[in-house]
Amino acid sequence: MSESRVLLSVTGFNPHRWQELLAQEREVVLESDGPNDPSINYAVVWKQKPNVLAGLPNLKAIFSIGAGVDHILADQTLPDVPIVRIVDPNLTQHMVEYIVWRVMDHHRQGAAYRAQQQRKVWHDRAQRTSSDVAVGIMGIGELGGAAARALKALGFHVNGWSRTPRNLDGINTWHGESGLISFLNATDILVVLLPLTDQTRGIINYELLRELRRTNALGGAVLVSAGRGRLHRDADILRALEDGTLKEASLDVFEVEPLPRTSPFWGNPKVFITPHAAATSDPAHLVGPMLEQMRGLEEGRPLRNLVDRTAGY
Ligand code: NDP
Ligand code: OXD
Repeated sequence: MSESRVLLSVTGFNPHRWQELLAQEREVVLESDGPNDPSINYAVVWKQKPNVLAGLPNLKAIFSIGAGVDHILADQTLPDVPIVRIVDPNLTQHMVEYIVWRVMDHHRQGAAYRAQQQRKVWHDRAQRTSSDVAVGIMGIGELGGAAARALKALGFHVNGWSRTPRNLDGINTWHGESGLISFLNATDILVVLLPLTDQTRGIINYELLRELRRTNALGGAVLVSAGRGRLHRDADILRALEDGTLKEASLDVFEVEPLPRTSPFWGNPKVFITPHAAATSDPAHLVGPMLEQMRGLEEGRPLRNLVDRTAGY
């Protein structure tokens, strides 16, 4: 057992399993002995409690229990130590499954068939082909890039948008503000896998959704969103569904989570809801690599999957 201790600070779920697995190699505490506790070398966090990381004199790295790190960077008292985020094949696979599931359901008219079943209607609807449909992915990083490749393999046209230029085989790519409108104008199903940063907050608004292609094989534009809820203006998405700017949406993330019971999204037949569950962080897959990185750092190897604090992700 190493001398150094790991501070595990999470809100919103029971960290028992994370604690149990981390404790195989490290002493784990849920609270430090105070702001100057010298025994804490690492923090493993999801929406850590305010101020818990400030001042810890021997903190070497912060590990995010998530691919996104907005929940960490929101802390105004965050110390200047490296932040490691999750990049993991199991998490990526879950996200790819979610995106393919939702795109295919919209493509194969799942909502219309579910409504027919309710009314016991036997009616086969006109079929379209994936090569007649363009899926545009906002955020073609680890998760978006993998989803893009899976959708391409299914025959869809795939477009991608990123902050910096990206080159993905068989994918049409645009980047930056200057590329956004052309990307949207060429897209029927918009998939959002962006991180939440100062640049992306509120980006999924009515004006943006108006730029999607509506005269298409699907009979309208579709939104699939699994990045972060505060990328959205939820009221704008509802307005777009109401006036036909959007035909349907699959939403995994919302401006306010858990989604309040009073939200009009719940009862909207054009909306498919999942509770921020597109790709859940599984400690059985993720604790091993975290412990390996702690060991590596102590043996002089560089940390991997580091967050660029200036970019915010
Ligand atoms: P990456 O950092 O690998 O990819 C992020 C992508 O977004 C990159 O392509 C990046 O561009 C692009 N991007 C960032 N800022 C901008 C911007 N201002 N304009 C245009 N493009 C931008 O992240 P991951 O793919 O690993 O994760 C993406 C997000 O998915 C996470 O941040 C998290 O919020 C969310 N997530 C949601 C889950 C869920 O269950 N709903 C589960 C896991 C993650 P560039 O390529 O130029 O860097
Ligand atoms: C993540 C998430 O960022 O689960 O990994 O939202």
